[in-house]
Amino acid sequence: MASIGLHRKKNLKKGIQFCIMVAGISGTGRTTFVNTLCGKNVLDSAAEEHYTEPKNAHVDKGISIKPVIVDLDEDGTRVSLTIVDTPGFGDNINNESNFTEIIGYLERQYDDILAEESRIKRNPRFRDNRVHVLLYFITPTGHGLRELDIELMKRLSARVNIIPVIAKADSLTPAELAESKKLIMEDIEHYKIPIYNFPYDIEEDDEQTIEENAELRSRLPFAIVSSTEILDIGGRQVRARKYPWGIVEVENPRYSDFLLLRSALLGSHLADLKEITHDFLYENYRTERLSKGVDVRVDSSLNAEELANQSYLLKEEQLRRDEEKLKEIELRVQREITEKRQELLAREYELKEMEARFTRESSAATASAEEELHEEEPKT
Ligand SMILES: Nc1nc2c(ncn2[C@@H]2O[C@H](COP(=O)(O)OP(=O)(O)OP(=O)(O)O)[C@@H](O)[C@H]2O)c(=O)[nH]1
Ligand SMILES: [Mg+2]
Repeated sequence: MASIGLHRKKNLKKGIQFCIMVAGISGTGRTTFVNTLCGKNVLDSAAEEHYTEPKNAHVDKGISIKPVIVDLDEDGTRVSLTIVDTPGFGDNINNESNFTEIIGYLERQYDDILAEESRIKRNPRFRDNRVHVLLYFITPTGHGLRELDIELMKRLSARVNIIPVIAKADSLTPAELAESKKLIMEDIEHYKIPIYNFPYDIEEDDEQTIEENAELRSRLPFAIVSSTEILDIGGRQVRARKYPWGIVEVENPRYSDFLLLRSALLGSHLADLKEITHDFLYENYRTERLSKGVDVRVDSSLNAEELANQSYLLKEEQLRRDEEKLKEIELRVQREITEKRQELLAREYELKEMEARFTRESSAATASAEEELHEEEPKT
């Protein structure tokens, strides 16, 4: 069929869409990581961009959230990747506005989808910019989490999948890194931070998935080493960091989880992250939004079409609730029917038992009557 072929061609041309947000205080290596991940300079490492004159250091500048789109070729599949950097996060004395800004950005992408979904005429050029995963860069202190880390992850986890990473992991010794990973995971558990922990279901998932996810989970938070330099090591071109005492290879699994994270993000877990974003995080947001009343966003600037959309949304929500109620009733009726059927079967069984007993008793009675009759017969 021509139309389906065309649709597929379009999808191939557009590629798979995926969106990663990177957050962490300045200098944790977000820019270098993104450029390493994409294999090209996607972000500028212009530190001066948010350099502040010492005399103005007390002025909170807020953060500038900047999405950048880059096309990657992952084993023949085109991935249209959106990278959202959050420069300036954690630089202020009071970081409250930073949280609000990031949450605001995440929610705006959900609002856009909500509006697009309810549009009568869809915009063919609409781009879904929902963030599928937030990589949170933890400073390599060798200790557990700091208050800022806990607060950011806790507050943002309702809106986005969070994967914590230890930035610049090459600055810790292997023992320090292992200890730090342990302390961070203990904190995450203690503060009940719902990070994306490669979820699996022992009863439902296949063995391979369980094994893979358990392995990835055990490596959390991922140790990240990034570099923009490509070095020649024995004829091999490798991305590495060169120090006077030696070379740190970005992809060496002995001390870096970079490859593991990359293949999970852009390969094995891309679909799962997108699914959770759509089915769970967005759905929750949507329900919250609609149950609060769609008029949250009603303002005087709404035109007729938008107003129509909003009332359409309300009706849709009402329909959904009615449907749920109907389903409940259906289930209850079904349960009652099953109960009645079982009762009936029990009665039937009792009846049959009675019948059998009656037959047995009556045939026994006939037999004994006949016997008596024989005994009474005069012998000839
Ligand atoms: N040791 C080490 N240094 C790194 C690593 N990644 C980046 N760096 C260095 O850390 C410094 C800051 O890196 P950036 O990538 O600019 O960090 P950023 O988080 O983007 O910083 P801002 O954009 O200024 O907030 C640079 O000097 C990098 O070379 C790493 O994995 N290990
Ligand atoms: Mg940067």
